Amino acid sequence: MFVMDRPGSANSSSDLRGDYSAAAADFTVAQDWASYGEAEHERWRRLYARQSALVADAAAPQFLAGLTRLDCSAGIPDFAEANAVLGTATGWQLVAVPGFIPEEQFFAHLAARRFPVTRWLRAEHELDYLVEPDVFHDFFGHVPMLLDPVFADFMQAYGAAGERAMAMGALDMLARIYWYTVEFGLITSPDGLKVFGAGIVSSAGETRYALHDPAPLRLGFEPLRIMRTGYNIDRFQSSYFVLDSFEQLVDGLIGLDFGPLYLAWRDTPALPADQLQAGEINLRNRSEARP
Ligand code: HBI
Ligand code: FE
Repeated sequence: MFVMDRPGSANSSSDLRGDYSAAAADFTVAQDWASYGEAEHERWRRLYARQSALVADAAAPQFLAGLTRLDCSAGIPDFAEANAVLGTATGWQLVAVPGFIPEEQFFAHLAARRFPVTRWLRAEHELDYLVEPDVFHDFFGHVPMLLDPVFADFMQAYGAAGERAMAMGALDMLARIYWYTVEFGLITSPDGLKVFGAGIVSSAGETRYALHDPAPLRLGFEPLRIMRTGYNIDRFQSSYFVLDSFEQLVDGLIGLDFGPLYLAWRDTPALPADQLQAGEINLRNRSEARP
């Protein structure tokens, strides 16, 4: 969920809380599942119980189906067990990491259908909020959607797009796609607006806020608008983008030639996240009009 170079936050591995000393060149470590203590498993169970109850009618059916298949309510999951489920479903595999990893390696993992999952769990005093991704955010938030074949292909394509964005100095533009879909995406369903972004579904406060609060903008999915829009890293989002279907991620992005867009917009300041642009429709009222 996190961008490494941002003002006032961790921007080198020495500021990060994970143990990077045993990491391989691709930043993977052993999960060492046996080393988790009972207090950590118990904390996971509490986080799982609270969040699974909240997402039951808030999250997209694809997310809920994935969560059910992962069967991870009993304690911090063993990535090897999840990999058996993922391998059969979409060919994705989890690799354990100490925490944030550099963009280059992060993209390389995604392009190879490997998802980096932080191995440590948040402490007792930070159940509601933490700055870095932990195993609850990474696993509960991200892994269920990797069981959906369409989303799984999109994530790989996102990773494959990283090299060009970095080479063209347009990483910010590509990262906003990830932020506003993978982390904070909303989707319409026959049953009304739903959430699927990992940053939302792993947060009790934002799950309610993203769907129900009148304050944020809710805009239709439009790749260039997203690539141009700044975002909040330390509070709930001011804008959410709403997909009509997950196919839209693949259709709207895989066919898109990012190069000319990077050239045209990479040096332009980001649009503020809290401003409706001329001609745009805020979907809030429509979604809240539903029963
Ligand atoms: N590393 N572990 C981890 N998790 C992330 O979500 C992550 C990362 N490194 C880079 C990164 N995200 C983002 O900067 C990219 O999506 C652009
Ligand atoms: Fe994330």
